[in-house]
Amino acid sequence: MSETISGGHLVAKALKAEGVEVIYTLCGGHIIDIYDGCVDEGIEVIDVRHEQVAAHAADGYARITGKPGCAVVTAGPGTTDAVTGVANAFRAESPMLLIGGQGALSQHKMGSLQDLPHVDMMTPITKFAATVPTTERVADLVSMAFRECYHGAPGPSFLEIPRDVLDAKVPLDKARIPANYRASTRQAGDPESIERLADLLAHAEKPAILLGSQVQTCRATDDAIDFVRTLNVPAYMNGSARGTLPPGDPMHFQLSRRYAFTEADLIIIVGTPFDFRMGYGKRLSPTAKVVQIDLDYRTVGKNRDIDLGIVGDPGLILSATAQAASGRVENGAARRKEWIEELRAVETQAYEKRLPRQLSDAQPIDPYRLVHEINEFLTEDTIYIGDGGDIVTFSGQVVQPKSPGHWMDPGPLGTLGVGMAFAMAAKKARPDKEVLCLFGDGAFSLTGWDFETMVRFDLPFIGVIGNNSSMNQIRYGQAAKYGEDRARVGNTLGDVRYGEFAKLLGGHGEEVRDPAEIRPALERARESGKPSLINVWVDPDVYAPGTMNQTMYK
Ligand SMILES: Cc1ncc(C[n+]2csc(CCOP(=O)(O)OP(=O)(O)O)c2C)c(N)n1
Ligand SMILES: [Mg+2]
Repeated sequence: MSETISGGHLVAKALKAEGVEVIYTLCGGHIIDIYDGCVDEGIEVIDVRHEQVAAHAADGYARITGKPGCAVVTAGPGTTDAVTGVANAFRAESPMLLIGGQGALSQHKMGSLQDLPHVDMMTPITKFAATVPTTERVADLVSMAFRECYHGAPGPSFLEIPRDVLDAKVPLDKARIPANYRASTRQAGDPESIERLADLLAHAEKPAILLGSQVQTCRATDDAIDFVRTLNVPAYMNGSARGTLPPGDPMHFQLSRRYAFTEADLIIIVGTPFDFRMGYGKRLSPTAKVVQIDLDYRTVGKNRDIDLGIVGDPGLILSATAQAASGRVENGAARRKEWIEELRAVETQAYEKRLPRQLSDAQPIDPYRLVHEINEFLTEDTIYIGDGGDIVTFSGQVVQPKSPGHWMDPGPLGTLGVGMAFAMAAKKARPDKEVLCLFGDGAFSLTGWDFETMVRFDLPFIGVIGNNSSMNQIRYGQAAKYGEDRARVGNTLGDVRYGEFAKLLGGHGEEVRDPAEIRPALERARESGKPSLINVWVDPDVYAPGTMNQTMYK
């Protein structure tokens, strides 16, 4: 008799072939055979307390490692719980595979336990969603799903595996287990367009570049640095591209972005869409030439006209452009000294204006002081994660990651609750790194129970809660629209001592009310070697400028 293999073991073999070292999961009878396969293949199983966390962790793992992440959840509520994580990965262009259980095919549409139309639900928020129809095809479909994650801009895939398909055993020689099935999908960009961009740069007096998340996705840091240095182009960074240039670099700019985009004569947007974060492209000088480089053809020219669009890998395109420009007698670089000085002056002025707030001794603590202390505390090896509303808006202005790939935020879905999962994935994938997550108290409470998972798997990190006992970002809008006396509706949280919660679950915890105590508490969290929560009580009655402008809705 020939050797047989079950569907769950085929899943594990396919994950191994893709280089997946860990799955994030919450158990269910529909999926246990996958665990059994993981035991054989040496794939670690990290079991969390909510499926949303499993999916966010798979997203986070993909961002940190550059490999696809994988979450495995049971049928029905297990899969619906994971929807938010998949949706977040979809908007953030993060490659991950969600595998969901499903009732047995033999009970199809009979009302089996936890049966739902998962594929229909997942189709609009994935690049690929399918049912595995037979055991023989399990590994084949897993490889297909991974391949689909990398078409154009990356994104999530979903597979449901019916219980009888997963549990059945088939002859090993009947099952395809792909080993070599993926090619590089990197596109170099149209050479003619690259020449045109080099021309535009040669004639530009005041260029500026925005490096977006795809720069990190494509690991294009070196190409981006080479580009901005060779051509003297001031750089702004957003999303996970923050840190591409370190703070203090002559080409690193942040606070002068609006000024730069109003005054520039050439604006190059790389790997980030004209979405709400960019005012849909409306806030760019109407006379500037606008160039857009993106992995996804659908993003280029969306929401506003452009002068030049280039579809492809940002790293390849930036490096080819730098090369094309350096072959010219005059590439424009030398003429830009004044422009760079002008932006630096704007930058310095904005920084100095805010500095007194960052150093404020006020009690309750000014959120600016908290994010300032965090910024000072970060090392080149600290991965920073932001998960919250107003408090994270403050941090977006002040916190500067010191290295590339050391910034994580949910991305354009704006999902609260990613923090614990991202910390989990980051520490697992990079145990050599320090992980610091700043939470809003509202955001923390969505997925905070997974602090227990951090303790159980010995994943030390520094959790900081900017606690205002409110969903402040929303409260601001209510106060502005309906008046202070009608503002406290649906946004008020209890005064929870999250430091005690951390201790209850076996971690390190502290309460901080005095601004002078922030730094020592951070140090103690670092030294504790445990998952930690520093609960910092911040002033609930001050808001970040971004919240007050309600820029996210404009
Ligand atoms: C999952 C989810 N639910 C609701 C929202 C809407 N929302 C945006 S900011 C915010 C308030 C968050 O409160 P908190 O984390 O305490 O941060 P704060 O604004 O108080 O600093 C809410 C509810 C969201 N973005 N994501
Ligand atoms: Mg809050």
